[in-house]
Amino acid sequence: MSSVCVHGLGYIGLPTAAMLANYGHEVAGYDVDEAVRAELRNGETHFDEPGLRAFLTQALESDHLQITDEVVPAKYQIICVPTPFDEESKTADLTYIKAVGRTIAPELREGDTVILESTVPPGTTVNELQPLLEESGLTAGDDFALVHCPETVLPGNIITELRENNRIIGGVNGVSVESAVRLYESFVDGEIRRTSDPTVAEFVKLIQNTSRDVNIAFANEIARLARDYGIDSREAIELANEHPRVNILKPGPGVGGHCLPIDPWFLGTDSDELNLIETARQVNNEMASFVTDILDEELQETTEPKVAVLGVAYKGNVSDTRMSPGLRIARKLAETETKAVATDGGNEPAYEVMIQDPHVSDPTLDLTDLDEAMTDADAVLITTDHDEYEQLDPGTVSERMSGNLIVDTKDCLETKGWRQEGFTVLGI
Ligand code: SAJ
Repeated sequence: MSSVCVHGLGYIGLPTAAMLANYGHEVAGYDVDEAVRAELRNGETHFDEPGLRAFLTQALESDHLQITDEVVPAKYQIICVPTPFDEESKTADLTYIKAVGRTIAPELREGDTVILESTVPPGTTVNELQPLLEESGLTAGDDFALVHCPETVLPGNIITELRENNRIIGGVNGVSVESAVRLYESFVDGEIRRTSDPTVAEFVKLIQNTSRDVNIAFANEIARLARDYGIDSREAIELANEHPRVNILKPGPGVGGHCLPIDPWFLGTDSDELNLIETARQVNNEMASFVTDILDEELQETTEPKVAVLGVAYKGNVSDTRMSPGLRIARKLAETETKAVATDGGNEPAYEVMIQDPHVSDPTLDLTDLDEAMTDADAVLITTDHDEYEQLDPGTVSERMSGNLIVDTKDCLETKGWRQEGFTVLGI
């Protein structure tokens, strides 16, 4: 069993630190945020993830996990800090990675291994991190091991996927790769694939998420085409997927989260070859207008219609609202003005918008409860496939609403029962 220092105790660093501790390694978890460190020491997690609290408690109680106030020397240094995205320039901000590189350098000893897990533009490990680590006077590959090992876990299923997913390890040389493999082998049941170039591993991670983004864009484009032809995209996609080599994903209100809408741009850092990829991003972003256009069309006869937007988490059964399609659509609706110019010269807001989400408790968002959101609503717009929405009862909803329009962008509802109750149910 080895000593490990994990830098950054967020969505990936925290479960990884707890996992390593629960497999018997001596783990120091460090996060720059003092409040997060205090919370974690008390066994509280600062984000929701099924099973994570119990997993953290197990690690803390075993004494194999210490939440430390500083970076400590360790055989393995694992970097799991965020790489924020600059919307304007479409570039990755590597500030946190560089800061960690600088703090590791003085602690680095011969024979240690540095592992970068954060998602980064191709070339970051070798061109940005390595020089900072070599400020220690040690040489990557010769004196210490250096690899990139991207995480691929799905939020909502992180603990299982940390163990079960295959891993790709790209190192500056074979010795580096083998050193990292020894650590991951201790808890990964999936296959561990090796490549002797960290840039390949960085590139692979990006093209995995980009592949999903581009494929979702294809499904979204099909939804737009299907509406033009007056046919049900879901039915068409289901039938198309009968073909043994066709697997079309699901259309939706757009793509959210901190990975799919961002990682494709990282590929373009030192390349201009983002044609299809950039168009796919645009198609996915435009789904917000596609959804608001449906409401505009259906509610054009209603004065200041009240719309209940259900779901501002970026996907079902998670609490994360980063790049949330539901929020983007709610804001777009709230900013829409009536087409007619009001007598005082200004335009009135076209919609009254209520937002609701049983998984999200963000004080900066004006969230209401389900009853309040639906009372007297002219339309209900479902933007996240939470289990709670699948279980909505048409009879109860019908009693609350004043209108009968449901726009179900995530295919949550059993449409037949709702139509029998008198609802107009539209999908995308
Ligand atoms: N979505 C659709 N249609 C679909 C599938 C997803 O519209 O058919 C939407 C979701 O509603 C959501 C968004 O895409 O808004 C992203 O959700 P997701 O479940 O596809 O992915 P993430 O962002 O939660 O996690 C992804 C995963 N990558 C891949 O599946 C290739 C995960 O394995 C990565 O570890 C994670 O990114 C990451 O950290 O990079």
